[in-house]
Formats: sequence, structure tokens, C-alpha cells
Amino acid sequence: MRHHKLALCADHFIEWVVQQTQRSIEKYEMFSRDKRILVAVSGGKDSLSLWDILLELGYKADGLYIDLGIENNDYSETSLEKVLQFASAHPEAHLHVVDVKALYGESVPEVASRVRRGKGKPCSVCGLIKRHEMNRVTLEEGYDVLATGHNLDDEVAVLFSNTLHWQTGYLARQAPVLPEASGLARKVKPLCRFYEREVAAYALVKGIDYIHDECPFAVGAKTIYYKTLLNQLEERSPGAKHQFYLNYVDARSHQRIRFAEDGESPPEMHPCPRCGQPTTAPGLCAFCRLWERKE
Ligand code: Q46
Ligand code: ZN
Repeated sequence: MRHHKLALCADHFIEWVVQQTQRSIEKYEMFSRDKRILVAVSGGKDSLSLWDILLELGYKADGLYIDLGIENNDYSETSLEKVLQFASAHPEAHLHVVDVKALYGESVPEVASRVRRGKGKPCSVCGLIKRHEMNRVTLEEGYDVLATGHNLDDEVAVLFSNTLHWQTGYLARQAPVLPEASGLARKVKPLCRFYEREVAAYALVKGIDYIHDECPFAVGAKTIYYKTLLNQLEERSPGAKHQFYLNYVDARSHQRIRFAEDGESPPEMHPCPRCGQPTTAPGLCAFCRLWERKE
């Protein structure tokens, strides 16, 4: 690991990853030992490694898999298999599976193609559904916190994109911890200080079987292009990604970088009359509006 000027053998590397995760949990005050954690798992290396590390550290961590019903390349089917396989090897943890089509009548690509009239990728609809369902299960099942497997490369790509477009609203909310707000669960990213290849190495050494393919709809995504650019930068100056993200997080937490949004009171929210989740819309929330059929 050039950026840390550190080289470790397999055993010490695993130990290092587990310890560093605990450090991030403490540094950003993510959660304490007595909390119940729900890990959003997709079947990929990041989320399964996160679940593995939290169990390794002795946390009460259960999993949540959302079956999006993406049939291209058997993406959803294969990713569910990987998650079930991991869960069956960890009987101490419980796995919740939410099947979007069974619950709401349409898979993510189906609802996206209906509401978007067949145009474009289903990603914005998919993101909306995932956020809603993650929040719903976390609160309904009485978890204290929702943990996601975002790694440093993911966070840097988002930070870069938000900076490039000066999206201060998004920048203001980019942090390793998003506190609980009325009707919104607390969200944390315990792997945010690890490079993607460090997480991949962890999964490899631990023998975690994960889905290697990205979601077929991720192909050509802007964030993948930004990751390539940032990797070129990292190649020339090792540690650049680490610094870019962590110095930002640090400057934000010490209020050396401020946004107009900081002092503002959050927009007026009210519970959606159908699902109860907070929304700024006058009637139903955006998620519930998805399922209003407009034949
Ligand atoms: S949003 Fe889009 Fe992802 Fe949903 S459809 Fe696939 S690529 S999974 S992070
Ligand atoms: Zn709703």
C-alpha cells in the first residue's frame, strides 16, 4: 500500500483492515457496541466484506438484500445467491430479503420503464426504491443504524463529481455519518477510508465469494469515468484520493469549509399519507407516486 508506505502479509493485512474499520467507527462516532446494525448487502465485495468485518468485530450486524429483479446477465439472481451463501455460513446473523416485484408488483426495470416511458436507464428510480426500502426496513425492524459498504473510491468519485458541478447541497451532506432525522434512519459508511483494492484484497484473502460483475446498468456511468480519472491521478501521486476525501471530511467537521445550506433549517417535511416516510412533496412521497398506475 504505497499511500500508507506499508506492506503486510495476508494475515496481518486482515488484522489491519479489521482494526482500521474499528478506528473509523470510533473516529466518526458511528455506533457503539450495544447498537443493532443493519448492513445493506448487494452481493458485491464491499458490502459482504463490511458485514464480515462487523461480525468479526463482534457487532450485532444483520443483512438486508433488496432484490431489484434485474434479469440482464442474471444479475439479481446471481447476487442473491452470493448473499444467501454468505448468510448461511454466518448463522449468528439474520438476513432480510426484500423482493421488490413480490412486494410492489413490478421489478425495478419494469417500474422504471413504465414511469420513464422506456427511456434511459433505471438508475434514478432504482436509487429512490433502494433508499426507501433501506430506510423502511431499518426503522420497522428496530435497527439503530444502517451501514453501507461505500469505499474510499466511491466517496472520492462522488466528492469529485459534486465539486466539479458545485452541487453544494450534496456536498453539505457528504459525510461518513448521516445522523438520524425524524423518520430517517442513521446512516454510516465504515469502509470509507479504504481504497477499493484494499477491500477487494480483504474479500479475496478471506475467501468471500462475491459477484464480480457490476450491475449491467452501471456500464458507462459517469462515476466509473471519474474513478478512471482519479486512478490516473493516484498513479502519479499516491495518496491523492485519500487526501482529497479525508481532508474534506476533516475540514467539514471542523467547519473550515462551510456552505450556505449549513445554517438553514431543513425543508419542511411531513409524513407521506401512504407509507409514513418523510417527504417535502405536498401529497404522496416520490416512492409511493411510482406505484400509482397511470394507464
Ligand atoms: S442504480 Fe443503476 Fe445501480 Fe440500480 S440499476 Fe443498477 S446501476 S443497481 S448502484
Ligand atoms: Zn410514501
